[in-house]
Amino acid sequence: MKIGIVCYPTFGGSGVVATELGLELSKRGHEIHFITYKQPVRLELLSNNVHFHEVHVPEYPLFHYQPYELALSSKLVDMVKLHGIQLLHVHYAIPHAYAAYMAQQMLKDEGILVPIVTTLHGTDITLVGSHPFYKPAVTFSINKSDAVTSVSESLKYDTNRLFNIKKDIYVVPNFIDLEKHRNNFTDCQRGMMASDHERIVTHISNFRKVKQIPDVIKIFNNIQKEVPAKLMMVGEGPEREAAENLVEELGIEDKVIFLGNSNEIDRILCFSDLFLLPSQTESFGLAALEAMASGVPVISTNTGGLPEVNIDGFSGYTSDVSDVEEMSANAIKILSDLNVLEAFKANAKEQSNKFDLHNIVPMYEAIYEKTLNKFLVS
Ligand code: GMT
Repeated sequence: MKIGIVCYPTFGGSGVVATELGLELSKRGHEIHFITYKQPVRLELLSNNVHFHEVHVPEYPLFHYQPYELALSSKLVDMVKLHGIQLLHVHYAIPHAYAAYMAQQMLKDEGILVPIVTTLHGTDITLVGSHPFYKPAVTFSINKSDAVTSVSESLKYDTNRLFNIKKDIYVVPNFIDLEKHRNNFTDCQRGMMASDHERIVTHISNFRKVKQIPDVIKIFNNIQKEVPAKLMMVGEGPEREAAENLVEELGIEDKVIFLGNSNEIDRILCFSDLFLLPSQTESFGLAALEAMASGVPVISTNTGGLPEVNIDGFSGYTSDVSDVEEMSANAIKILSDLNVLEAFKANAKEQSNKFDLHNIVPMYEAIYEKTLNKFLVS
């Protein structure tokens, strides 16, 4: 099948899922066309089956805001016609589902029929999409998609709660390439980050408010009082500066390393002992799944889709949002006893097996087939 994938090309989870999905689909014989404003960060290899088409938005001084949706929908029309794309899979409702619908209508006018599959990732629903400014357009584009998927049961529930949705939503969980996360390193150079007796605690995110970055620091501060440890802070975002200030205030600068955005997530997870994700909301928590696949237990909140990923008392622990004391106590419980730590590491790996891409990607293929067949006969 020839599939056009629209996504954000950045380090965010939705872009990562879209890219990994496209790459796996290409290995399964599909022809994949990524259509977005920059080459997606995890899209290193282009091949016969993987193409990237950049959306340009020409700067024009008359426009206070440059019209990305317009440029994207025009590009979609051109690429569908040029490459015979049979289906568009858009990740993140805003503005991708909206732009895809416009492209679909333009193509229909020329007698070309292309169905749209929209995958909801979380913030497009729970944070941004439900804002009154966007809600009518988001509701419209979800209802006009030919198939809608969400990355967790929790997100499906939230979507139906927040919007007047007239479509069935398929739950297709995020997935992981287990091979990539396992045994890739003979030596991940742990010694460069911490000494042998120290535990390594890691947090990876885009450092937005929703990630509760101060809680990460406070939990780590409690941990290091009981267990010798280092904290790896991976990512960039608006909360980074405040985080650095808090670290300084607490006097733990020598124990916290800010690594910025990294293309070496696998290596960082390879030397990590514990992953912290105390988010205020999280539709899934792909970063937690990546950690678990590398055998790193997770201390997270129990919000949104997180309990579908991180099983309390097995792959880690889940607590109420902002319950720093409980999250700290659970982290210390795991880190202070080597046998407990090893058991949680093994459990984390076992839990991540449920999200093996070989089980999940066929779910998308089945949705594509069903949508295409239904669309073409209707
Ligand atoms: O978490 C973010 O801020 C990034 C955001 C995104 O759109 O990339 O992540 C969302 O989608 C990911 C992939 O499906 C999920 O794993 C994240 O949980 C979800 N983030 C939130 O719901 C806050």
